[in-house]
Formats: sequence, C-alpha cells, structure tokens
Amino acid sequence: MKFFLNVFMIITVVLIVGCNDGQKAKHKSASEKAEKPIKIPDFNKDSAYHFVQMQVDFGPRVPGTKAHTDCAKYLSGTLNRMADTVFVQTFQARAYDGTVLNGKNIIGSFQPEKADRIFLCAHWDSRPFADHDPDIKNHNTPIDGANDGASGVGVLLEIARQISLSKPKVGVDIIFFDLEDYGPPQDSQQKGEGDWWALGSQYWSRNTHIPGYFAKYGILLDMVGAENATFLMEGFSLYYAPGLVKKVWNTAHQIGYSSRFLFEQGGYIEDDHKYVNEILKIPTINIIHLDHQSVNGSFFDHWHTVRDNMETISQETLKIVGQTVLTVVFEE
Ligand code: AHN
Ligand code: ZN
Repeated sequence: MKFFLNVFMIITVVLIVGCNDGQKAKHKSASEKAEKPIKIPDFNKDSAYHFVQMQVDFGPRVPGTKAHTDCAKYLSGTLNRMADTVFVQTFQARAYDGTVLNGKNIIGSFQPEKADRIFLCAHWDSRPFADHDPDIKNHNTPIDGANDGASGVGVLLEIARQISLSKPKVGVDIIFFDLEDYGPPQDSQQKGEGDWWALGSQYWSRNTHIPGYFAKYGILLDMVGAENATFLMEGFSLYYAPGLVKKVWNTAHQIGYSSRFLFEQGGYIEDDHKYVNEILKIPTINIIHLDHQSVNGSFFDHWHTVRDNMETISQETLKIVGQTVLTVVFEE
C-alpha cells in the first residue's frame, strides 16, 4: 500500500510540475511576440559597500604613496574582470604648490564597438590634508575619503558588475579620475588663480583615451555614501545639461527616492564634470551630496575632515544612487 501511495505521489508531482512547465512555455512564446520588456538589474548594496571598504583598506589614496599605487592596481584589475576593454592613462600634472604629481585615470569600456554611448565617472584619489577638520592639529593629515572618493567608485564598480552580467542597449564607459582632490588647502597662501581641482579630468578632457572619443552624456558621482544624503541640482549641471538633470531626478522619483533627489538648485561646484563640460563639451552632470543645513554650508558635515571614514558610509544611500543610475543606463 505504501509503495502504491509513493508511486501515486510521484506521478502527481510529475503531473503538477509538467503542467506548470507547459503553462510557462506557452506564456513565454506569447510574450516573445510583443516587444521584450527591459529588465532592470537589482543594484546590490552589500557588494557596493564591499567595493568602498576595499579601497579604504589601502589607506588614504594620496598621490605618490604606496596606497595610491596599490589601489590603482586593484581598480584596473577589478575592472579587467568586468569590462570588455580597460585603459590606464598615465600622466603628470602640476599641483597648486608646484609639486609634480603622477596620475592614473582608469577606464573600463563596455561594448566599445557601439557608437551610441554614455559615460559614468568618479574620482578615486583621496585628499592629502584634512584642512576642514575642526581640530587644527589634523590639518595636514591625509583623509580616508570613504565618502569623498571611494563611495562614487564603489557604486560604479557595482554598476560595472551588473553591466557585465546583463547588457544594456547603450555602450558604457566607466571612468575613475585621479588627482581630483589635490586643490589648495583652506589656509594656504599659495592658492593664486588657477584650476587646481580635478586635474585628472582636465587631462582626460584634453587627451581622451580614444582620439575623437564621443559620448551622448556623462554622469559624475561625488560623495554619494553618507547617511540621509540629499542631492540638490548642482549649478554647472543645470547650466550645461538641464535635460539630463531632469531625466535622472525624475527616474529617482519614479523608483521611490523623492526624499533624497530634491528639485532644488544647489551651488556651483568645481568638480570633474565642470572640465568635461568646458573642455570636451560633452554634457555632464554631478550627483553630489549638497545640503543647505550642513555645517560648511553645502557639503556633508565630515567633508575634508579625518571623520570621512567608513563610519560615514550608509548602504541605503549607496543603493539609492546606484539603483537610480543603473535604471537610467538600462532605460537608455
Ligand atoms: C571645491 O570646493 C572648489 N571643489 C570641490 C570639489 C571636490 C572636492 N569634490 C570632492 N572634493
Ligand atoms: Zn574632496
């Protein structure tokens, strides 16, 4: 009796499974006739957090240090496993105080054969001095740059991983700019006039990794990891690429992040996107944490202080920014 019962159960299971399969197959062939809906990947916040942690674990990625060299190898090696082609652009630039800096811009290209493309970027170097620290003793201490630097790169590495798993329609270049954060310290007498911030993006804008490089637009991520971060519409972004700002902010609102992407204008920030817009003339926006309430008037509270470390990083904020940008890429 037991034997027959078992056989009966097996037959029943086979029938149910078989039946389901048939329904699935029928359903699939019907939907295949209609236009294939785009499937937007799910941005993994644990993975993004891990990519931030890996960079910070090298120590401050200050140009000329071992941490900087080691992190460059980590970034190009990681991109190599994900992208179709990786370019490492080596260059020198003069800092505000005359120091000659060795820089590396690291670029991962997905579907490089496509003419229809966009680029996503962030800076990977960290600031050599905590010149905004409330304690003056820290003003010459290099910062971890967990938020200012590593957060944008961490989000982009997770986006790169997602793009390596399922292809969007558009070609994508992911660019990690060097030497963004070597601008003159707050209390320096050596400032003078000059474009001392964003040296890596200035170099790339004049010497693209491919001669005659073209993309429809670019998106820069800067300081995208602090808890409860808000993103105001940055001045240069609205000036050079108002349509793109609206598209990205609307996407964020559609997927539930209206409390973070505010339709309010923020200040004009001298960041990598400014030079891409001015020199290369590709419309590029900056998604950057800006906040009217912050202690320094616009950036996050621990900006250019020794407290810009892993403790400031919120997985939720990484997710909000990462999912928004990933959605924009896959809807393109
Ligand atoms: C200025 O404050 C002039 N530029 C800020 C750009 C920046 C620094 N982004 C991150 N660190
Ligand atoms: Zn900075």
